[in-house]
Amino acid sequence: MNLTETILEKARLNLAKTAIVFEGRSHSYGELARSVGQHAGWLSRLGVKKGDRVAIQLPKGLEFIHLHLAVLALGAVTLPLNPGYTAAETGYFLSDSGASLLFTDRAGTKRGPEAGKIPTVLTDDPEHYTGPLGEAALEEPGPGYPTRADDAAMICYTSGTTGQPKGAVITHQNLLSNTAALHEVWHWTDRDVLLHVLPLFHVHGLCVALHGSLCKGATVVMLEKFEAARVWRTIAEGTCTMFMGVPTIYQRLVADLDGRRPDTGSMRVFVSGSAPLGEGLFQKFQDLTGFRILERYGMTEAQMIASNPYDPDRRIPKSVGYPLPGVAIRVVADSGEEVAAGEIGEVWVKGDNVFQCYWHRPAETAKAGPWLKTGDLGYRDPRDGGRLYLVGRARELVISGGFNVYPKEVENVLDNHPAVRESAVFALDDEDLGERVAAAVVLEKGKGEVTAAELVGHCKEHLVGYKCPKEVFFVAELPKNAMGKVQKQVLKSTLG
Ligand code: MLC
Ligand code: AMP
Repeated sequence: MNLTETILEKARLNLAKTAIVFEGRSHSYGELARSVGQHAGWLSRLGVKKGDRVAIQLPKGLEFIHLHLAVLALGAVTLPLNPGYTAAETGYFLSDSGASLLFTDRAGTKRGPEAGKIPTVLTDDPEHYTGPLGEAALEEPGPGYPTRADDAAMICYTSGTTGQPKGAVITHQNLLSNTAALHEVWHWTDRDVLLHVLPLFHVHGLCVALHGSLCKGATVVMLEKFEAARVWRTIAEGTCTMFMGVPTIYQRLVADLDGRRPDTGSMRVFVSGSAPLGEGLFQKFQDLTGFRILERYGMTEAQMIASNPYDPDRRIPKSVGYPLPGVAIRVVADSGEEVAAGEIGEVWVKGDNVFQCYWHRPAETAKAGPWLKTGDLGYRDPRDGGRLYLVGRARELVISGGFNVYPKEVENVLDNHPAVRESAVFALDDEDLGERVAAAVVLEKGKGEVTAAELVGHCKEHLVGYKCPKEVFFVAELPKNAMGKVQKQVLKSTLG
């Protein structure tokens, strides 16, 4: 089964029903189906066929959604890209994935010539983007429909210890099995109205929130950008039933209330994920709203892995709950053996949710499987049915406001600056972002002066904003152990 086909099936049941309200503009399931069909017909005439990678680097909006679902309808593969990526980042993703077509906008072309190396369509340029208008819709999907469940639907890039992002190939089966599990566990129905404030270029906003809603025939109220006061105002209008955010979003929602109690009369559930939700924040949110946030755990390579139970009394702060239906979890020691119940080890995952491979990287794929090694450290509580708690990460990773930053990628950029001899990038605790990116830098003697602001500016030329250090510390040398490895814990405790 194809994800788009599943959504179109829901659409046919009630064409007049509202699928998406984007910034106040209502879009019915009938309109969604027609637009997706028109876009699919057009893409097909542009030569897109099964297996082709199509990059979508657009602001959040209906255009993104129509293109994405149309790409999937043809059995082609969406490569969702953050519009904030620099030319170098974008160029890497396009060439590594072998994308044959890029959808971006005029603002995107400012990223420079990299993007122009492959055929590019500017969606806000009427000369480029006349395509889908008036186009006959793709024929109704029938038995000859080109996609199988185990065909690739998306390639999502995630970084790694080398600082070289890898494309995780996600299949239709991964997406569909995961949304079905979430529907069951979160009691999601077609009467739900989800308030959507997350970006569409990551698994959280695209697969969990958007696919989750559309595959159920439910409604999405979409804001282009998160803004705390607008969220509370929209919720007070009394139609939304569900909300999804990362902890930074909950932190800002609580701060915005300033002790006030919001009107949440229509709400059913608030879900958090992508980064650890602190117990204090869980408690503050409950005190102000009466809602116990439902925390779940996921990863690009595995979609959603575990969730707290729906029953509010069984939602426990700092726990990510139990494996979703169809997902198996093991907690494993360095030896590769499963640890005893209650002991800490690395979380390994298996199930229909787990991705197919890293795009053209068989060695990395083999290393990651057959159980997916998440790099997250946790334990299962034997007294509570094996409830999962995450306690840290085995790999170096900063999670800043729900976005992952791999220190090596930032260090590579800093080390390229002529005044820098070496650098170490690490996480500092941050009330708003959970963790913020910090850098310790040793300067090259005799290569001139450089300020922290200049180094951050250098990073911004090469990296999207959230990866750039919020703080730069100049140090005489980096603390290293006997093996020459930088001791980032020492940096954190001495500089933080
Ligand atoms: C924005 N900025 C950040 C940042 N977000 N810096 C560090 N960390 C972040 N998370 C910077 C920008 O670069 C910019 O810097 C400045 O802040 C203002 O940008 P903005 O776009 O106005 O930011 P804001 O609206 O404040 O964004 C905050 C946020 C956003 C929390 C709404 O970060 C966000 O949407 N986070 C969600 C991420 C997410 O969806 N993760 C899911 C991954 S999937 P400057 O210097 O240019 O001004 C996954 C799997 C799973 O993890 O389990 O879900
Ligand atoms: P990504 O690779 O961007 O998909 O991010 C996945 C990572 O986010 C996981 O490996 C975890 O480290 C982290 N993560 C996701 N959800 C949670 C959560 N609820 N609590 C703690 N960490 C989380």
